[in-house]
Amino acid sequence: MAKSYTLAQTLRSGETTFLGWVGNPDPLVVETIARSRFGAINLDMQHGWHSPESIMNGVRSVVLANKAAVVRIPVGDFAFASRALDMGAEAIIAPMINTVADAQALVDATKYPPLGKRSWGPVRGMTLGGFKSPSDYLAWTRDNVLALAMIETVEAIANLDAILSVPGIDGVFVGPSDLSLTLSEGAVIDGLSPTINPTVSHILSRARAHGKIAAMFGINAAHAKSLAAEGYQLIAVGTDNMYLTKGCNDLVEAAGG
Ligand code: 3PY
Ligand code: MG
Repeated sequence: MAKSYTLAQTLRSGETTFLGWVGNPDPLVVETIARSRFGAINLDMQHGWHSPESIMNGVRSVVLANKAAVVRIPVGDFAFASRALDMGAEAIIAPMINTVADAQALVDATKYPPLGKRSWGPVRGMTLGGFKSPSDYLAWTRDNVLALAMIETVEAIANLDAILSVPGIDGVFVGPSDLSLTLSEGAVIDGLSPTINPTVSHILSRARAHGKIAAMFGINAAHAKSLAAEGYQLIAVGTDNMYLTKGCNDLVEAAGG
């Protein structure tokens, strides 16, 4: 079987993984970031500039760097979740999963029967992953394709246990910015606001109680470090826009500029 080591196995073994976050659709940018120290790479279609074509090329850049490719789909675009997996992604992050029906739609798109309703056709994913036969790929998906539900609204918090109980939901991915926005009823947009901390801890403890993966978007390095110390396992550390800006400014400053 191809792919002896996967993101799902790494996370289930208890390891922490820092997730590169790429909105830039250029496969060379994706490739450069995939070959950095990040353990896995997310291609962001919700707020990034990716098209279906750039996801196809970006997934290749990530997989050829021996990293797991993750795709965040646009809100409600479950059809693209199936396509991204067909292209060779290992995990899907779905934003704004607020209800059991949302969670079930995510499972339907990402998991083959009996858990879901994903239709067969992973031509590119099989080639890229080196799978020898359809049954080889099918067996691999059972334990290795991850469906991560973004918990980022008051409604999602109210439904958290029910969402976590949906078979086929592998974990949660917390969006701190939207959480700050909805918890404050639109008054605050600040993913670093301490007012969201009790909710962030509550999500972690409920995910653990359900035996599911706890993942979250870290706004910066210090935030990501504190989330890892708290027990979150898959953690973004800002975005590619920050990597470029900070990299440029740090270099010029170090040069005396
Ligand atoms: C949020 O913080 O709301 C996110 O979706 C992170 O990308
Ligand atoms: Mg969000």
